[in-house]
Amino acid sequence: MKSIRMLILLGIMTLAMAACAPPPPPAANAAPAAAKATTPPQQITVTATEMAFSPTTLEAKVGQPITLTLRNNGVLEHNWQAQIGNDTIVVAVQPKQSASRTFTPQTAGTYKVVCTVPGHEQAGMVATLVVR
Ligand SMILES: [Cu+2]
Repeated sequence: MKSIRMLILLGIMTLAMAACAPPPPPAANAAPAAAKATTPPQQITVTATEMAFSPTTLEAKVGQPITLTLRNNGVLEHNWQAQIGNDTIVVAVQPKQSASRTFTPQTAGTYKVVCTVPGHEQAGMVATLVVR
């Protein structure tokens, strides 16, 4: 008789402990999706030919990433190079190819863009990048 009373007591204690147990954690997928903190890059396409860039003036914003795609429609190798503060941005492409580079200008200003292949800047491969 004593052991039955003991069992009942144990049962009550187990129930009491279960009642005091902390609630189950919320489902992992219940949290709202975090908003994307980064803005998508601005897409800029520049065409290179002998001996010019098109367009010759590009506009960008401080802190806004840019994906610059250089499409070479010429028959010679070309590149697009800008010095922005301490950063040298270079996109080089072989004839009939395209290449991209993503960068984020950090300093406002008007920057000269050139093709550094010898003779090309002098022949007219110059452009301007305006960062506001
Ligand atoms: Cu060139």
